[in-house]
Amino acid sequence: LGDYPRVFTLPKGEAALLPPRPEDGNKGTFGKVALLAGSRGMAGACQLSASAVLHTGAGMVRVVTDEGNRVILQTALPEAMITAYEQWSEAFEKELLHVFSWADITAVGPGLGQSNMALKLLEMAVEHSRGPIVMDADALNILAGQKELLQKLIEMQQDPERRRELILTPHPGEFGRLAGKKIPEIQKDAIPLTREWAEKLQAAMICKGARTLVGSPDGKLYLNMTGNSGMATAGSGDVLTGILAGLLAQGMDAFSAACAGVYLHGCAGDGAAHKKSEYGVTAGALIDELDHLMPKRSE
Ligand code: NPW
Ligand code: AMP
Ligand code: MG
Repeated sequence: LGDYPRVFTLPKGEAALLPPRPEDGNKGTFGKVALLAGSRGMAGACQLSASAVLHTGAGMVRVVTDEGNRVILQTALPEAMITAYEQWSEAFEKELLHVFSWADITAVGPGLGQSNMALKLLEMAVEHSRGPIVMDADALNILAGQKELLQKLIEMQQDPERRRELILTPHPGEFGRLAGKKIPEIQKDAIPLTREWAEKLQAAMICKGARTLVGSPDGKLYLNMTGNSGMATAGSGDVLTGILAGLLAQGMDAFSAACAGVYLHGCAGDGAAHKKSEYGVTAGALIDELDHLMPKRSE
């Protein structure tokens, strides 16, 4: 993997690429995120993603999650708003439509599970959410198993009138399910497969791994050099999803947000491994490190 300069505080050049912070901005200016995440027993996934959204600078996050996660999420992250469900109902559908009309961007998938409820949430997000979408984890697993929904998304993205900014974040297991290939094939052909799926879905395609690749719809390819083995830890990808959603909410385009997001995520991992060790990095520590990375106000 080679060595590379470790960055624990963003240099001025990189910091200048972050979304601007207008002095008179309000929480609406910095963007509203709808995060569809966390089935029963996966409270951590939605908490980590939502926390990363806020620590990246977005103004507000509303988590749509299983009722069983309400108390833990509200306790661990009181800044997040919650729309909780037990089962599908007309009243919940109305509430969800309201969430989509409120949010500037939508992220879907971390810890979502693959139940019928999760499928309906993903279908609703594709159909009714406004603005850019990030799809991660179970959103990708559902797409892999629901060929009609995948086809509908491809057709939508191939139509310039209906296309939207989209980021997909598969790890090799999820990419393999989506592409119908085994994990070693994904690893061997990571470059052409990332290009192929970025074009097919007109998406910023993030092929995660020890060295993550990001493909753009028009064939650009970015290889990220930051990060370390400490990031191979539960919830690490859920944090990346939150970072990406936070950057999109502040107005970055999908490919820029994807490249900046994986870079920041890796820098946060390097900072955490520097302070602790590669053994001791946890997903929560990546979020703490984001605070150290982001440019500080000068005195
Ligand atoms: P192997 O066999 O381990 O080597 P899954 P998941 C492979 C949520 N989470 N390079 C891996 O390979 C997530 O958001 C909730 C190569 C295995 O075959 C999801 O919704 C948490 N192979 C859900 O759990 C914290 C790689 O992929 C397969 C690879 C399931 O997500 C944890 C495993 O993938 C978690 O984030 C790589 N770099 N990376 C919480 N606290 O609530 C992965 N693979 O079956 O999709 O399982 O990623 O754990
Ligand atoms: P997930 O499997 O969804 O939790 O995502 C894991 C995250 O950690 C991705 O962003 C990977 O790129 C990153 N990651 C996993 N293993 C390594 C590694 N050995 N070196 C650097 N980054 C890694
Ligand atoms: Mg993941």
